[in-house]
Amino acid sequence: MNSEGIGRILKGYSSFYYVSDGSDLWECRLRGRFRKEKQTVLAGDKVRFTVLDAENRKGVVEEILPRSNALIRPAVANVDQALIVLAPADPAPDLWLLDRLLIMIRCEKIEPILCWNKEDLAAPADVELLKRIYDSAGILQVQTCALTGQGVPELIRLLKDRTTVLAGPSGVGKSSLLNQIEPGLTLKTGETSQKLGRGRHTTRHVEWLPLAFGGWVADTPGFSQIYLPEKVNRENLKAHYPDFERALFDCQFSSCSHVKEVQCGVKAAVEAGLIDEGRYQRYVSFMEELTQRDKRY
Ligand SMILES: Nc1nc2c(ncn2[C@@H]2O[C@H](COP(=O)(O)OP(=O)(O)OP(=O)(O)O)[C@@H](O)[C@H]2O)c(=O)[nH]1
Ligand SMILES: [Mg+2]
Ligand SMILES: [Zn+2]
Repeated sequence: MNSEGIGRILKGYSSFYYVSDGSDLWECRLRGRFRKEKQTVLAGDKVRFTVLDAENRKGVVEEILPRSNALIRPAVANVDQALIVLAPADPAPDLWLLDRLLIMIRCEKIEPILCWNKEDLAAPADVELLKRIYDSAGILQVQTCALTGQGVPELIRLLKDRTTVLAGPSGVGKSSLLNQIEPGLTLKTGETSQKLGRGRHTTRHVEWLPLAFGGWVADTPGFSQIYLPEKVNRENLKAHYPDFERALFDCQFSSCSHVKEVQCGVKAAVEAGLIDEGRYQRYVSFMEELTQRDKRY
């Protein structure tokens, strides 16, 4: 009888999956039924595998063990926290993408941390403005520069002994930051395109990497678009806005959607400048998007 192992998928590459059992790395294929059953397999998945060739560390994945959580973009499973990396400039921050990401991450009960990298490229006042908005949204934030290493000790403290996925657009410096955090990594990094004002998708695959000081981190390809998660609807979207909470007492109805109601504390707080107007406008637009989406079912 073939022996078995339990491990974690660190990366998938063409039809191979690389599974770490804590000491060795196994090159595994998937049982054919995964394709037949259209079951997705994610980097970070815990799996049971059969050993085919012990000497050359080859095996076959038999089963995906239950996930604590999973994200579609970046495509990973079983994470403690997500480090969202954005730059205040080059590329300019896309707050629509950021708000979508925060909703998606919180939906999966993953803790978000927001990292403003490339702080050398922006006036400190601009970064402060952005930070203030997301402070009121209850997000832990850090500022870094991957060129000088500024802010990196704080990042190391946040990553130590945890399982962290990096997420964000292409060109913000995700791989550059990891090279600073763990100099042995030598991950490939790329210029942003001057003409398009965005990154060039240098990182192509999700890969889990061990940190020498303890913990795991996944470098991931940048992306510029995500859908709102299936779990979110017109009733529960507002639960992802802690910045609205202090204004709720002034809504006439506890079921207030903060869109069309006349006596709404959130709308009043936006008008009074107590809630960021951009955050609110994006919320209204997401509500509209959810109406359209749910009409289709
Ligand atoms: N000025 C400045 N440039 C930086 C900083 N961090 C990274 N860069 C540069 O930004 C460019 C993109 O960095 P990457 O690390 O490849 O970005 P990425 O987020 O991994 O991009 P993808 O892999 O495409 O998703 C490179 O030219 C880096 O040298 C920073 O803090 N300041
Ligand atoms: Mg990269
Ligand atoms: Zn309201």
